[in-house]
Order: sequence, then structure tokens, then C-alpha cells
Amino acid sequence: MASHFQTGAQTDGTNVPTFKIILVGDGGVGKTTFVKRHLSGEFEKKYIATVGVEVHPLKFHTNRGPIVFNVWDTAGQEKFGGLRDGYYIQGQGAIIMFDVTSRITYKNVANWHRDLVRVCENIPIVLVGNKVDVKDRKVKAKQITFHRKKNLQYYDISAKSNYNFEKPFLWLARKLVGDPNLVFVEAPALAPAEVHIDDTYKAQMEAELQQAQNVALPDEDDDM
Ligand SMILES: Nc1nc2c(ncn2[C@@H]2O[C@H](COP(=O)(O)OP(=O)(O)O)[C@@H](O)[C@H]2O)c(=O)[nH]1
Ligand SMILES: [Mg+2]
Repeated sequence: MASHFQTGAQTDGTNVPTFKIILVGDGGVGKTTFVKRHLSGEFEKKYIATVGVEVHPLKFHTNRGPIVFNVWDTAGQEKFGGLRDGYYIQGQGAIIMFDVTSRITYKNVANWHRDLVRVCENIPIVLVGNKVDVKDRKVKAKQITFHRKKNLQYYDISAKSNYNFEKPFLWLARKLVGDPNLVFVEAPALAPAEVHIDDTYKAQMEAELQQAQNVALPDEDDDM
């Protein structure tokens, strides 16, 4: 995929590999909250009025140098149905988000995925379940199977606590650069956590997720 690099001119004259990342999911799942956690991206965001999109340039430092993800976030149009093709066109990676406290948002993941792959046929996609800080979780680890059927990566996240903020980006960086051993060498500056998840609860969630991956998938798609 390295030949598909777009590069952004930097003030020091060098070029940094830059990728368009599409962020989708139902209204209210936490997309805007998530993308705003990255402070320099929030500071440098640009609004594209023609498509009604805010583009956040999220910079990460890897062992192969810096990388920028231009993350596209809607201005709320998803609440009124699907998004225009212009939102998806030339997307190089994607994050599909649902809210673990709302079953309908997980059910709709299939629709977001369908709309996305209709335009972007073969791009790396991460599925994230947000708001895992909420203890009364409605979509449990073992119910999250969509990613296994479609070969996506899945992470539990909590935008408000910064839990796993970097995970989707690290996975996308490895896919887009084509280096499974790529690592981030420096943590990006994030907005301070608004909620805290205790370590015991984190360990419990991680164990449940691990366990769920080992369960055989049902033949029927009736869980979607
Ligand atoms: N508990 C909790 N609430 C969240 C989290 N992320 C977002 N929210 C809340 O969910 C609501 C919708 O968030 P927003 O970012 O506007 O969602 P969007 O419509 O997908 O952009 C807001 O009230 C947020 O404060 C999270 O990680 N945990
Ligand atoms: Mg939003």
C-alpha cells in the first residue's frame, strides 16, 4: 500500500505520509468526542463546508517517522440517514463506531459497513465499541461478532476516559504502512480523561473480549 501514500508538506520541508480516515456510526455514539481527544488535531481541524465535514489531522510518531491521519467527522448529517458518496470517496482507512450502551447502534454497524465498502472496496476497517466506561453495558463482548464475519479489527474504547484511544490508529498505521511491527514511539497529547475506568474493570473487559474471540461463530446472521 506504500505506493498509495499521499504526503502533506511540513513546515520543515519534509513530507509526512498522510491518509484519509473515514469515521462513521450512528449519531450520538461518540465520534466527535473521540476525534477531539487528540489536542493538536483539534487545534488544526478544518471545516469543509461543501461536504459538511470537519477534518482533524491526527499526527502520530512511529518508529518509521511521523504519520498523519486526516480523520473525517460529520457535522451531524448521519442522524438524518446515510452520508453522501463524497464523504467516502478516496477513503484509505475507516473506523466504524457504535455505542456499547445502545443495541440499535450495534445493529446499524452492518448498514454503515455496507455503505462504506460500496465506495471504498478494500480498505482496512476498525470497528470500535465506545462508552465502555458505562457499567450498564448493553452490547457485551460475546455479542460483538460482526468484525469476525467481515475480517475487521475490533476494540473496546472509551473516548471520555481515553481508554484504547491509540489502538485503532496503531492497527490502521500498520496496515496502511504495510509493517506489522510498526510501533508508536511517543504518546500524542490527549485531552484529560473525564471519567476513570479502574484497572480491575479493564482487566475483566479484556478477558471477556479475549474469551469471546475463541467462541465459534453461529451459522445464522440472526444476531445482527
Ligand atoms: N459515558 C460516555 N459518554 C460518551 C463517551 N463518548 C461520548 N459520550 C457522550 O455521548 C454523547 C454523544 O457524543 P458525540 O461525540 O456528540 O457523538 P456523535 O454524534 O457520534 O459525534 C455526548 O453526550 C458525549 O458526551 C464515552 O466514552 N463515555
Ligand atoms: Mg458528531
